[in-house]
Parts: sequence; C-alpha cells; structure tokens
Amino acid sequence: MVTGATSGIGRACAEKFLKAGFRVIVTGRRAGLLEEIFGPYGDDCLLLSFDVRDREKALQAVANLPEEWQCIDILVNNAGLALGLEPEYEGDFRDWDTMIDTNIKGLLTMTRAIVPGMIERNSGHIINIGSVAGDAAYANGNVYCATKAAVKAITDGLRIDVAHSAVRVTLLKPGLVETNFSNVRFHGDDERADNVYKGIRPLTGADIADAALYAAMAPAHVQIAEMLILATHQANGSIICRQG
Ligand code: NDP
Ligand code: 8X3
Repeated sequence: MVTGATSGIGRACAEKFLKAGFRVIVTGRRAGLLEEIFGPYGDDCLLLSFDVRDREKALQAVANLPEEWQCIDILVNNAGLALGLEPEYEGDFRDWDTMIDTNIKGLLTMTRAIVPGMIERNSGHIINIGSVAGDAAYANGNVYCATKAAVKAITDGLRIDVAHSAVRVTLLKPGLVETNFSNVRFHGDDERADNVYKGIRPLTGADIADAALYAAMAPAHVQIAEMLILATHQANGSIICRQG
C-alpha cells in the first residue's frame, strides 16, 4: 500500500513496485487521478480514495479491504505536505493543523491500522517518508520540520516495538525532490515553487522510489533502518550550492 500515490514520490513508488511485480493498493484524496494513473494496471492495483486525516474513513478503508488484498506486505507511509515557509511567529494556524494532522496523525492512523496484521503474520515492512527537514530545522521551516522530526521519532519507536517480530521498519529522508511539493507549499504560486529548484539538479520521485524498493528487496535478515538521500549539491536542509 502506498499512501499519497496521486503525485510525486508516492506515485513513483507505486509505479516502481508495480514494475517490480508487486500488486499495489494506491491511495490519495483525488479519486479521478488515481483512476487516470492506475486504472490501466487493472487487477494489479486497488484504488482507495480517502483523506488520511479522516481517521474513521481511513480505518474503514483498511477494515473493508477485499479478502485478496487484506495481507499488506509493505506500507509506504508517504502522504504528506508542507504549507507555508514563514517565520514561526507569522505562521498560519490552519496550515500548521493541516501539516500536523496529515504528516503525523495520518501516518500514525495508517500505522495503527496496518501493523497489527503484520505482527500477526510475523512479516511486513513499514517504509515511512521522513525528510532531511526532520534532521534539523531550517529557516522558516519550523512546523514542517517539526512534523518530520516527529516522523523520525515515530519510526524509531515503531522499530523498537516490533523488534521481537520479523517486521522491518525503514525511514527514508529525502532532500530536494522536484514534485508538486513546492506548488502545494506555496499555495499554487508556481513561480515561487520553480525557484526552489533553480540552479540545482533536484532528485526525482523515481530516485526515492529506487531507495524504497532497495529497502523492500533487501534479504529478510537485513533491515535498512534509515536512508538520507540528498541532491548532489545539497549538504543538508539549509546548505544548497546553486550553480550559475
Ligand atoms: P506531492 O505534493 O507531489 O505529493 C503528495 C501526495 O500526498 C499526493 O499524492 C497527495 O494526494 C497526498 N496527500 C496529501 N495530503 C493528503 C491527505 N490528507 N490524505 C491523503 N493523501 C494526501 O509531494 P511529494 O511527493 O514531494 O511528497 C510526498 C512525501 O514526501 C511527503 O510526506 C513530503 O513531506 C515528503 N518529502 C518530500 C520532499 C520533496 O522535496 N518533494 C523531500 C522530503 C520529503 P492527494 O492530493 O490526491 O490527496
Ligand atoms: C522536503 C525537503 O528541504 O524542502 O521535506 O524540506 S525540504
């Protein structure tokens, strides 16, 4: 299952896993996009449209999975977003709530819904999409960085709690990936979004999907706990060397 498969990293993960022969449950709020992208995969895909912030609906979606889709081997907990890039003392309360509800609480809801089955089967893999933003705050990143720091702690906590089982837990921490992320962050200001990737060759969703597939395909005794994946001219969340 890949959450947030309608765009960017989630879409690339779903497509990469499909190519590798997995059957994939793809989720996102935009049902039309799910149909457009994944409809052609036919029986290899199950399309589920729900908002990860709607706990009732998310839990129901998992509880009502058709029988042949109930044993989820891998959950890519990807749905998430940044909203705004402003000093903390000027932040927008609604943006903060949306980020916290999606990036932290939504990820926890999906984890709580799916991990018990993995524990019961003594098999499974949770791949959480964190960020370099969770390693250290960068200017004006404040609440978004905090949500990704929370994803890091939540992932580490889960890894401890399932260590008695064969379930594996991976945290992927991408740096600059060119997706719809910045358009969403800047509320549709495409020019401001484009500037984020000026003068540097950013990562692509496919680069992150490669890392996810690598972690998933590692031998059963190997747990890729964490990967930090940066663009070549990016050193951390704050230091980006732009050319030209
Ligand atoms: P995109 O905006 O391209 O994709 C975000 C995906 O998340 C969409 O499929 C969207 O689907 C889904 N989503 C957002 N909110 C919800 C919600 N409430 N319920 C269900 N699905 C939701 O951005 P990215 O692919 O870049 O982002 C994916 C993840 O990667 C995020 O967690 C982000 O924080 C993380 N990340 C991104 C980086 C980057 O530089 N791009 C770097 C590091 C981490 P829909 O709108 O259809 O619901
Ligand atoms: C997304 C990467 O550096 O824009 O998490 O926050 S960054």
